[in-house]
Amino acid sequence: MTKHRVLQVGPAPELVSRHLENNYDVFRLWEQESALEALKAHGLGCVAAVTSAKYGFRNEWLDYLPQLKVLSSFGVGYDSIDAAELQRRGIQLGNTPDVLNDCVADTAMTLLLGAARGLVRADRFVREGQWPRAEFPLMRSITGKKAGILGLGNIGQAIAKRLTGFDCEIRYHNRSEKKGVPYRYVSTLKELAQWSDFLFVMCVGGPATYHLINDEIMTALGPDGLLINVSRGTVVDEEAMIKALREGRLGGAALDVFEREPYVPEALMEMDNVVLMPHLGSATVETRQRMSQRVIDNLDAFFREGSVLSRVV
Ligand code: 8YV
Repeated sequence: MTKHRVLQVGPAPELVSRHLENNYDVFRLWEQESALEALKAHGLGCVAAVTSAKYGFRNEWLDYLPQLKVLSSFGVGYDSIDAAELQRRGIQLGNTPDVLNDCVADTAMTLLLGAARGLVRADRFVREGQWPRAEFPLMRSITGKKAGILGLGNIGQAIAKRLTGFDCEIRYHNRSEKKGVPYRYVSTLKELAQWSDFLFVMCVGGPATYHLINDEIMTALGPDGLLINVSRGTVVDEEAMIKALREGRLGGAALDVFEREPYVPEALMEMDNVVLMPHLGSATVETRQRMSQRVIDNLDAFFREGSVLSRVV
């Protein structure tokens, strides 16, 4: 039987790459000098494509992929892929939801604990031999504090569950109130920020949420407030955040995501009240294994049954 031709946009975890090599006729786009030229020459036969939240998918490629029927993406977020355009062209999009909820929520808690209790600073303090000579500053407690969540989806709820264990009071803001959750809905983001000691950003990326966390929201969060972002860098106005941190209008920030990854503004690197991670929300062996399996299952299910398992469009 001839193998289906699959366009692989970027490098993938070993499990995915091996499965593709063994079961499909793979065309590796990232190894080509020019993606567009390569697609002009080799795109015609591709019926499927595999990408990730990181590598995304460019609309201009679609003109050279007339037989494309399905795109399987590694990651839950798909702001780097134009889902509406895929739908318009009758191309299915599969992603990897749910399997990463706990892991991303754990990352959010890691950032909260790390920032509030000064873990990174304390580690540096010990390693630099400052302990015998200086006093480490008092940090902030977490237990019993007020935690706001922007975006109470599945990951947001996994964060809330963890915060409950710290006796935190939890409120949230979404586009609309969520039925059946035990947390109080706040109808404006500003009000939520004003109330919160910690504000977790856990909404989707893309144009609808671009710079939702702006100067006004950060000022509302305040000089003792902590901003934690584990969703997309584009939700936060980075320049305004740097200014608010510099001027002491915002207490601190703990960030896994940035506006222009992997570029992180120099100004943030110099701040002691900022904790930085290189987009590691779902980056554990166990979670990446489950995400890889879903990428494979989405693709295989499409060819077996005509539909991906986790279908976006
Ligand atoms: C991805 C992510 O794993 O799932 C998402 O949307 O942002 C991460 O978990 C990472 O971007 C790989 O593409």
